[in-house]
Amino acid sequence: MKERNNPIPEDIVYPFSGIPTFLRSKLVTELGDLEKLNPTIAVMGVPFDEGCPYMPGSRFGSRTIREHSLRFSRNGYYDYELKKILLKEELSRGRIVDIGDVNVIPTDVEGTFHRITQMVETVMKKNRMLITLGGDHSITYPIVRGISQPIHVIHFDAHSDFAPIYDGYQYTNMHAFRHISQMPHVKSLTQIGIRSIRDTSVLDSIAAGNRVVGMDEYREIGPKNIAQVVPEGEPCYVTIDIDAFDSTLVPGCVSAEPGGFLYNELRDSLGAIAERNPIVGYEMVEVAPQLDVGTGITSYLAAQTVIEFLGRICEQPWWKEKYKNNRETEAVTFQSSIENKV
Ligand SMILES: [Mn+2]
Repeated sequence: MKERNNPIPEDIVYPFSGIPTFLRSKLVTELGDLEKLNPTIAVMGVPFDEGCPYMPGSRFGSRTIREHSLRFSRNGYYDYELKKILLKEELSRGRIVDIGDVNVIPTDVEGTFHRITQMVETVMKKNRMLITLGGDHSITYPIVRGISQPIHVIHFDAHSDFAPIYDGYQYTNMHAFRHISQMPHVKSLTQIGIRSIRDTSVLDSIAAGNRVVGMDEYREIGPKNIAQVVPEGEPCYVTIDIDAFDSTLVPGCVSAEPGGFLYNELRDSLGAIAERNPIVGYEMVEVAPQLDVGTGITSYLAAQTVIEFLGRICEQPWWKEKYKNNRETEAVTFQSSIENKV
């Protein structure tokens, strides 16, 4: 019988096998390794849903979004509008790393939030872009406070998450943007897709001076022009609640609402923002896989949204300029590793 090669982990290409890191990027759990590899993109999970007063479950979202990311190729993907393969270089040169999950402390919300902020600070210190896979939307507060540079926050959601604070009720997924809107380094907060009629706290957000764009206004502006809500060229942080999508698209989300974004609308909006503004980080939250249908279509949608936004970001001149030193260093490393093999 012909002897077969024993497959080594690098050869695994099937979505159902191997350890699920995001897009099968290298898992980095030691700070020293992060410094050594010097990636341009770090992906972290925050498996935390204690900010969910109604129905929890999004703590399992970080993992399922990673799992569904394995269904996409390690060699990049074809962008039908740009008519080219995107993310090929980032994936082949190891510029994306998965830094694992924040080590949450069950029932200690402030302790967990502290660890989230610490992890954000570690990533941001070297000017890397941070992608976060939630978790519920309460995590955006400790994430944004960990970003020290001035930013505009762009928030896609069906809800304003601007609930009033009382009697210690302050850290839920309905509170994040009340905290964020007061932070000195947050130059503006724009909330897009807000449409839930379950509460009126959106009025507080408008009164606080934030820009709130409902779905009718969004459709008047259009996906390609929505990026003009922030000044061109200024750094942005983008937060995406999966319930920004129309409820028909997201069975695995407890807070799904009718009348939301179609996939192409949100994808094109994110692409337009990437073209006009440097992105310091972005996140996908509120995927609750246990509520999902068997195919995991909500986690899949989340993974694809994260991947396509990343693909568009890495195509931009501002991105190529920002990381041109990484490109040169890595090109040399790549070249010498070929030479070593010869
Ligand atoms: Mn929401």
